[in-house]
Amino acid sequence: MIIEQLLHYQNNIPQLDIVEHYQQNIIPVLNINNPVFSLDNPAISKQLYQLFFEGTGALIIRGAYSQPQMEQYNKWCEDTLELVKMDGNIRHPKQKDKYLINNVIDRMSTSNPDLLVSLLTNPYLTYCMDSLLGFGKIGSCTTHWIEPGGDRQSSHVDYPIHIGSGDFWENSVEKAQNLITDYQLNHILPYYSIQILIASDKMNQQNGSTELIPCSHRLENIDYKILDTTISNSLEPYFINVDLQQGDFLIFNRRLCHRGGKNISSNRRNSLIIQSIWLWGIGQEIINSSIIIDRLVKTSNKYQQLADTEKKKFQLRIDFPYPKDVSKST
Ligand SMILES: O=C(O)CCC(=O)C(=O)O
Repeated sequence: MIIEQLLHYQNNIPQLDIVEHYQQNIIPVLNINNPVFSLDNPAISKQLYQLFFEGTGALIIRGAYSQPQMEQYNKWCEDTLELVKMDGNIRHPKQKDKYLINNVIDRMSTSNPDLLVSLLTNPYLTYCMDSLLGFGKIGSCTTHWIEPGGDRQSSHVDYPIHIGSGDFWENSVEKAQNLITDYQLNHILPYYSIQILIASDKMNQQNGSTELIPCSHRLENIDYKILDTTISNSLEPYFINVDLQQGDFLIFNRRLCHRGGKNISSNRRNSLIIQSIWLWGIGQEIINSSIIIDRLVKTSNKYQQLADTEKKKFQLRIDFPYPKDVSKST
């Protein structure tokens, strides 16, 4: 039944003119050099939304970051990795051959603040985040570096209903069922956050690009079903690898079944993964926004050059308007 439903969705994805082509006939690729993908056209935002939520659950934005930017990021990762290799959380808990550089915003705001500002204010990135979430805040920002020969990760969906990996859930579907209504699970939480993988290295099936099941974010109760071995085995043939050039980014629904791929090449596969959440959501990681902003104000030319409205937006992406401290009377 679940496979029939999946195939029904996969056979009926929206065909829209902002799409340059559909990778493997199903994943929309939007090219920043194609005049139809113009951020000045108000119809684009709606089309992105439709393609993403009512379609495949994943999009590729081709050419959003330049090669020099990606090389600069890779160099930052190489240097930083040497410094943090002894960190307790340097290895991905669910993909042992993957290095994680956690806390990228904090670390990069110290060691290369201009790079941080240019990565996070990329107009294509913020446009997509805001089109899909209303306003996209940053919930986490992490380097994902799969070593040569590294094995794939197990299939999963992401925060906040990451029952198989989040300590809070104690690996218990029952706990989740007691805390979330079916309506929230199927109709609200698919819109809560998105994952964005920036390909700082070109990636494909050879070096372990992201593997995903197009349209799986639309399957009822998939957050729970993915933990059932019979169901996850039946979904296995429907995984496909994305094919990203250096500087592309992939956006996928947090509820899409996916995993980091198997790197059968002799080179690393590096990337930056950003989780973006809507304005009223809680992000996955603590980001000390006032310290970060203070640092950027003092040390980043790029930050200083932003218009005031852009600075405010940047601040809101890492800060929270609520809860307020009402303990002191005025
Ligand atoms: O590295 C990737 O391609 C995906 C990573 C991922 O899904 C995860 O770490 O949860």
